[in-house]
Amino acid sequence: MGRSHRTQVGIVGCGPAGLLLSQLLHVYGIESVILERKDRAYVEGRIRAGVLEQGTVDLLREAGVADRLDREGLIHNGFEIAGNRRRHRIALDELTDGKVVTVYGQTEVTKDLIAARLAAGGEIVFEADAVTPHDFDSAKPFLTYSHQGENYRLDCDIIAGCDGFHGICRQSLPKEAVRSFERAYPFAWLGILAQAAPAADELIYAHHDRGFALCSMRSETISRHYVQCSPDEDLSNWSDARIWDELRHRIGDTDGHHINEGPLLDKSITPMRSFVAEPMRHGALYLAGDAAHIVPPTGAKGLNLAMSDIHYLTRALVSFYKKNSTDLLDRYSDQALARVWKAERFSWWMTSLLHKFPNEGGYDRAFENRMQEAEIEYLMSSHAAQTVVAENYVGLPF
Ligand code: RFL
Ligand code: PHB
Repeated sequence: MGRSHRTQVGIVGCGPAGLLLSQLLHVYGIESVILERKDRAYVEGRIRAGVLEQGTVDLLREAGVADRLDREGLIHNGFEIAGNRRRHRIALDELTDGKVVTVYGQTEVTKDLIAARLAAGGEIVFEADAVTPHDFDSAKPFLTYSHQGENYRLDCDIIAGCDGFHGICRQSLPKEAVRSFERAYPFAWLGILAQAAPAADELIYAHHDRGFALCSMRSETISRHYVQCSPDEDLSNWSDARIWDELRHRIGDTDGHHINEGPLLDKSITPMRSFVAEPMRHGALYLAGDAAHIVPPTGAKGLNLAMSDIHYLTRALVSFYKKNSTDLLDRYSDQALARVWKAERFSWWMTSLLHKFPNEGGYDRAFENRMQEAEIEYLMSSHAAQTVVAENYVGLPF
């Protein structure tokens, strides 16, 4: 069987969910080992989310990894919605009793967490192949994997499946034990990272006849922008010049902002999907983050949801190890899913509000298009509607 070792919590996946769990458990004196399929450079280089809710920032502080975030994170008190040839600012702080969001890249969160785990002597096995969970319906679960040609067995009390949407943990469950809910959208996001000053001080979400666009940022000198494109789009059809041109039309037309151009550092296409797998616990195997649910990125909820799952799971594990109570572990799935579904609803709503839906199968969307315009008009003129958006955008309480 190869070599054996043992830990308390065996974590599959070194994304933000697995890393935060490992680091928080360390703070509370609980041991864990992370098994990750890719190498460290790959994990640290993946460009994804950029907006952190207050609850996420608080968790990173609790985990002792927020020094750089507190120095470099950009506090955003609001964002803009552009559409119907108008624009409107959603004043997050005024509408939510002072709550705000922080712009700080997922790449930076990941780097900070990996550095902290390694500095504290935490074990992360990068390039772990063929990771497989076993016997999680018993009190003696274990993981097997291979690493640099050797086979290993990791015994543990609990397995945390933090291995993302394509991970092995959810796929290892018996089909009849999982109920999945899914919605694919008829569009995708083409995202760029550019060496250029942001278009504005705050994010701009734009609804336009040519499709949705979003101007975001990573710092005062790095922009992150997205344009809606077709889900089967070939990147080679999108020259840099075409992307800048679309951004200028979709953002500039509606609100007159100037888009600063600069060399591209990254260009990629993200499909849009809503997905939830219920329940999030199967015996000793607990799913967290993208392994259990996906949201389209329009509300910036994916990373934040992964973090709130870890909040519930950490509380439950601390109560299990320190008070010998399984009560919170038993409630983990229900507690996490209650918040997951609310974030699913908000992400689905914001996606539906702002994207241009193609006429499919000869169906004329003229009525739906007017409904979309009416809803944007209503949002821009109603304090109550803006309060609902702000409350969800800054993040519902854990
Ligand atoms: P992650 O980050 O996907 O991490 C999972 C980790 O598990 C590893 N893994 C395995 N390890 C061992 N054995 C296996 N068999 C394994 N299979 C997988 C993977 O290599 C990886 O390291 O999940 P986590 O931790 O739950 O974190 C979730 C967030 O990463 C995710 O919600 C967001 O990034 C979603 N998302 C975005 N969210 C936003 O809020 N705004 C965005 O702009 C945004 N852009 C994105 C995104 C997700 C993307 N994906 C998943 C394709 C852009 C992309 C491209
Ligand atoms: C990002 O900066 O990558 C970003 C910001 C807001 C979103 C999605 C992505 O809704």
